[in-house]
Amino acid sequence: MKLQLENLKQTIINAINEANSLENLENIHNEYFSKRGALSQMMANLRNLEPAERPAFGKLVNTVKDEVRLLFNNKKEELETIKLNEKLLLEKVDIELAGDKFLQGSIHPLNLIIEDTSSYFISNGYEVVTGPEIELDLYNFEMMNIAKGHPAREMQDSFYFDPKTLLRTHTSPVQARTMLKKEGKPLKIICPGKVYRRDEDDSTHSHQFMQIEGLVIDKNVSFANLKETLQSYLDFLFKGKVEMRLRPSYFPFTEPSIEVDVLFTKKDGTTTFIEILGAGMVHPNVLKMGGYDPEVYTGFAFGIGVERLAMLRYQIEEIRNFYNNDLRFLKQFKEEF
Ligand code: FA5
Repeated sequence: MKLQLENLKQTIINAINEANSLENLENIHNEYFSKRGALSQMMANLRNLEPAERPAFGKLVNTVKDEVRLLFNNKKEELETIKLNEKLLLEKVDIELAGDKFLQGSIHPLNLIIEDTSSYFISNGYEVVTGPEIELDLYNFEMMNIAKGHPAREMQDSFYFDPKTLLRTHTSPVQARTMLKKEGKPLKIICPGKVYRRDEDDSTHSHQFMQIEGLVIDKNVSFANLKETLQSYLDFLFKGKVEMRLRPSYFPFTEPSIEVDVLFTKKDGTTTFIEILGAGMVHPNVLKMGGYDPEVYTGFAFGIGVERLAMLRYQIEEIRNFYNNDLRFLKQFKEEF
């Protein structure tokens, strides 16, 4: 029986040494270590021995059992480590693998102008306000001192929904709305937004474009303040001294009124003045209708053409480029101001 046990031990050791997978080990376990396995069988054979021999042989079987069990466990650990490493190798993330290209959009040039203009005026104490694009004739014209039948309405040929409602032709109605809201208190606002006119489209005109309105009302606001404000703003926007030309003009809601041109150098090197905004001192009638006493308060206002500024800043000679959504055009505006 001792020899039998010795042979069994050697067979198990050989089997463990040759095992090269956890499945092999599983089979070894079933064959030798399980309840019906060869080692248990060896214990059962104790019955066939003389009672006096049983304790010593039982001890021997247990020693063999412990030895091969240790071997078995070591092998199991070894094969599990190999398997885990293989798995980790398969799941390895290659951090040097080129990633998918992340497509990043760019800010539309018109919005770049609006963002930069807003941050300039905010840092100078202005509030940014907005107004509706579908506007009442009351705010768009009447409260801007353009009564029904006034010839100045023809300068801004309009899209009407009904006799009282239209697509706003300029951002100036926000002046009236803000004045009523502020109830006679001093104010400093800008208002960017879309406007609509029945204009013929050409390289510098569109039937839908953007403006930025400005309005300052306080005691002792002067024309000099207006001029200084516009010059400083344009110098900021164009990052240098801008040659500005003021021309006398007419708007029913300002008196005196001006139009402002900026010197533009074309791609071919020649220069020309481009009109970028209308402005002036707020007309006393407008102040009165807005709830301000013109004997106490004065104000200035301006309406900037956003497209025109973008054309100047980015040397664009065709206004329709802004609206065609051509990526080749839009991708050029990655600039951070
Ligand atoms: C006005 O709209 C006045 N509300 C501006 C104003 C506000 C004057 C406050 C006084 C006080 P005007 O129609 O000139 O003014 O337009 C202002 C600017 O918008 C123009 O200087 C020009 O830069 C731009 N603009 C006008 N029409 C078009 C158009 N069809 N396409 C693109 N830009 C335009």
